[in-house]
Amino acid sequence: MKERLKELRETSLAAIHSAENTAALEQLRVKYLGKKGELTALLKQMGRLSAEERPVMGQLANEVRSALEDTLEQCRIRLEEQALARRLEAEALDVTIPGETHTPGHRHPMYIVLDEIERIFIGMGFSVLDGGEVETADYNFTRLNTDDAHPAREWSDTFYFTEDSSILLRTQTSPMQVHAMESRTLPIRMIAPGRVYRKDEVDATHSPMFHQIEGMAIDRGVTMGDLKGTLNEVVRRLYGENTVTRFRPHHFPFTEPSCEMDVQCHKCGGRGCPTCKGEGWIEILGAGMIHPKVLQGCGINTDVYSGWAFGMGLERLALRRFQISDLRLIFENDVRFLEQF
Ligand code: 2NM
Repeated sequence: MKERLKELRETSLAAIHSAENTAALEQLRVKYLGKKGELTALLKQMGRLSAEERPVMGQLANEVRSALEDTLEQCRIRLEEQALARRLEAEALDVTIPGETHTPGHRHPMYIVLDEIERIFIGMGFSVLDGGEVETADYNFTRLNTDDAHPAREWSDTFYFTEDSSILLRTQTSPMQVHAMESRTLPIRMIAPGRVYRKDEVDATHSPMFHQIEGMAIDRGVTMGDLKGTLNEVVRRLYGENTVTRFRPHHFPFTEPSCEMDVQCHKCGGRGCPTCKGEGWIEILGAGMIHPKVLQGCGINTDVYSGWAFGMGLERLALRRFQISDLRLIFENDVRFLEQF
């Protein structure tokens, strides 16, 4: 009996020490100390011992039980500490690692200007439309009263997709006005901002791709007075209440009469300076009363309806507004440039 108790102590303590986790420990506790455990089984045999042997064996059995219980407890504490240490290491957060830097984007100066202009027109009841940059020569030229011999149609000026000059990159956003006249019900008040393409060499003031904003208003009894009143109001909201403007006669195939609109130079007040190249005035847009041929070509009854239209270049506006010296900066999208506005 004594031998068996000692042997049980050796083997069980060895097993407990080599347990790898608390679940294994629990299994060992059941194995030795549980109701059907090995030590319990030995204790049940105590009855068969003699009266002298019983207290001696009883004491020894109790010692073995305490040794097992103490060792189980120590090992449980050790294993739990090890598990916690492993978890802390695995889930450690190193607050000294530098954070990820996010460089936020920035509104492009030209779109800052475009947004402002759009807002002004929207406030006056105009819709903002956009459409394709690939157009037919019909919509880009013919329907805008620009005949086959017009110099703008030359291959040296326009990007064509087909040998027969029928499909091209739009040279102006006016095809959108034609689409609007065809598809919308009258009256129409709309603007069409977007990219346009012309075969120009890149320099400080030219680019083969640039942006325009065009627009028109068609209703009963629309006159040149509406054109002037509306554009004056737009320009005053854009440049300030005291902005002085003038309209000069001009020529466009799609309008009659046509004009160009100037604002008095804000730098010199009209006396002439480098900003206005000594002119005192800065040209900002072209406009006019939509040619009856253009209206009629879209099925509009010119006895009842008339309209005015305008077109302006956005890059030039942004260059002047933010005093940017070179058009190429507008297209390079260098963040060091964009961040400045
Ligand atoms: C300009 C100048 C003058 C214009 C005309 C039309 C249309 F389609 F209604 F006839 N759209 N845009 C127009 C008029 C454009 O750009 C300098």
